[in-house]
Parts: sequence; C-alpha cells; structure tokens
Amino acid sequence: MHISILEEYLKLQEKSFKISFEEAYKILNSFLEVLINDRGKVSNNFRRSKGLIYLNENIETLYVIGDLHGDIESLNLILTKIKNIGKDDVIVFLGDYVDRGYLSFETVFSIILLKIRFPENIIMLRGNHEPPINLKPYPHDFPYFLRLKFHDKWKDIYEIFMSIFQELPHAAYMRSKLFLVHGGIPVKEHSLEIIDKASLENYFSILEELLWNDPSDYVDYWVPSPRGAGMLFGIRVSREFTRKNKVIAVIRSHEPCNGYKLNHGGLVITIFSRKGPPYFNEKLGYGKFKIDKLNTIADVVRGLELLE
Ligand SMILES: [Mn+2]
Repeated sequence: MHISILEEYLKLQEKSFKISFEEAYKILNSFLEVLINDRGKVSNNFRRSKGLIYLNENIETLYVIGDLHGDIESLNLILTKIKNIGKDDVIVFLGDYVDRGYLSFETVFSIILLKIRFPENIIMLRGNHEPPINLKPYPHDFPYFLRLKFHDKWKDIYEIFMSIFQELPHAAYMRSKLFLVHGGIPVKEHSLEIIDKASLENYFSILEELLWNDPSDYVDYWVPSPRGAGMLFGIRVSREFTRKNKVIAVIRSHEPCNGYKLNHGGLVITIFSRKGPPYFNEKLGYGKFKIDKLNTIADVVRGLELLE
C-alpha cells in the first residue's frame, strides 16, 4: 500500500492559506485534544510515552526533516522528492516550524493537517521555537504573523498554539539505531526514562537541554551555551550517550548549515531543512534512512539528502 503524501499535502497546504479563523480555531482545538489523549498510545509505527516516542524497529523508511522556520517552499521541495510513502514509513519533523518566516502559520498548520490525516506516519517533535512559556526564544515573531492573518482574533489562535506546543513530544528513539531531538542530548542525564519525563514541572533543565543544546568539536565534556540557554556538549558526552542507549548516532537540527553537518566523528548529525535568508545556505537537507540497512555511521551519512 502506498500513500500519495505529496498529493494530500498540496490540498492541505491550500486549505491552510484560505482557512478562516473559526475553522482554524476548531481544528487546533481538536488537535490539542488528540495530543493530550495520545500519551501512552501504541500505534503501528511507534509508541508515545510522555515526552519520548519509541519508534518501532519494523519501520521501513524513516524520513527526517529539520528546521523549517516558516519556509513552506523548502517543505514543498522535500515532499515533492518524497512523493509517496508506505504504511510502515514515518516522517519525523525535528521542530522549529515557526518564527523567522512570514509563512509560519501556513507551514505549521499544513504539518498539523498532515499529522491529523496520517497520524501513524507523521511525528512532530518540539523545537525551542515551540517554547515552554518561561523560555521564549528570540526572535519570536510568530504572534506578529498571526496578527497579519487573523487580525483582532490572533491572540486566541496564538494561545491554542502555545497549548499545543506544550504537548508536543520532545524526542524519538529507535533501539540500536537512532536518537532524534531538536537541540541535543543532555550533558549529565542519559536515562531515557528521565528524558521521557522532562517537562515544565519535572526535570525542566533536561527539557531545556533537549531543545537548546548544540554539539561542539572544541569541548570534551560541556560548557554553558553562548545562546543563553542549554549547553555545548563535547564528544565524550556523545560517546557515553550513544553507548549507553545503544544508538548509532544522534540526529538533530537547531543550527543553520548547508543542509547537514557532522560533529563528533558523525555521532551527532545536524539536518537543516530551510534555505535562503536569513541564513543564506544554498542547500537544504533531509534524511531518508532504510532502517534494515542502517548499521553504521557511514550508513546514516548515506541517507542524508541535499536539495538546491
Ligand atoms: Mn532551534
């Protein structure tokens, strides 16, 4: 069985451009309900615990899409390449759907509609631009774009989005294969049980690290991040984490680069999926991993795709 994901997506994208306040409000509210009730659910391709998604090992192809920041054109390019997926295929988005791009609403809303349409095949992780209420990034211009679209009713839409963002899972894990997260791995806490529980109320500093950390080839262990939140983590942290949790590599986004980059000898791979201003990278990247052929860092690197 194959799913024409591109065809469906183009219809949903069109809907996101034309949608009224009333309909958007209704859809976002029901999506929030689904997310809240999603915890503990087992489905064909994954199981959601609290903040962590456990991906099934029988997934055939795993696609990974990094930061979009309102760049719907880049999303169109990637989905044009993917075109069709099978029922055992999964697309994981690594977060940062909004801010910096004037089509922030249309980008995040199209992905939400896609998730509602194909709940088994789409996973939306949280980025630092889907922020905890007490840790907002800069710039956070999403409210401004909502005001342009929904005028005096923008605040109602923004508030629902903020509630949705609090409910998005913050990492995904596939045993003996990969750990997926927006920012990076926590420098001291490598237990998946604790990572799963991290939230505004519990282990908040772990949540902050997952959303904000960056790898660095210039530190061994860690130093505070110049971003003002999170840490820079070194190769020793990556070695310990991947060994303890038995994964080949950590795949994350969060840092602009020309599609992708490798740190720590490939133990940490960054995928960046928007291109052009404000970062002016010429290429965008995404991942296409055949799970049964994924055994080494070289296999992971072979799955990295670039588009111009
Ligand atoms: Mn980010």
